Amino acid sequence: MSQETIFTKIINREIPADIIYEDEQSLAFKDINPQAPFHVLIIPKTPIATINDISEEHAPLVGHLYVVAAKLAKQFGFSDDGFRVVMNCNDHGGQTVYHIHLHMLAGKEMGWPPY
Ligand code: IU
Repeated sequence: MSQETIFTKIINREIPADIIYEDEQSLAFKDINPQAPFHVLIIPKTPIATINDISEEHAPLVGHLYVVAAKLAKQFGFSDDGFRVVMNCNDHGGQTVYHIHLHMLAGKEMGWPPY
């Protein structure tokens, strides 16, 4: 089964997105339906469908997504106030795009629990 989703098209610049960060392994762009003043998706360039598909070999890549979150927090001034990162998995997690992505939400105080 092809793992190509709309996010692969964003990586390949086949459809537009507001890309705010890119390196060899990852890309970050603004969510089209923001749930916070700052809401970006941090994605690996290698498509992995869900958290269930992550294996040990992916550990550095998945860890890298958090390194990018820390960099963006510093760059945009959210490190001290704080922010939230979340990755949804399958239906009960609320996943709609099957290419793993770290949601980074910032710019307001978040509620808990998240439902
Ligand atoms: P989810 O965790 O799989 O539900 O998150 C998918 C997110 O991708 C969701 O917040 C959408 O608003 C967002 N998104 C996007 O930013 N650009 C797109 O072209 C599509 C979805 I499709």
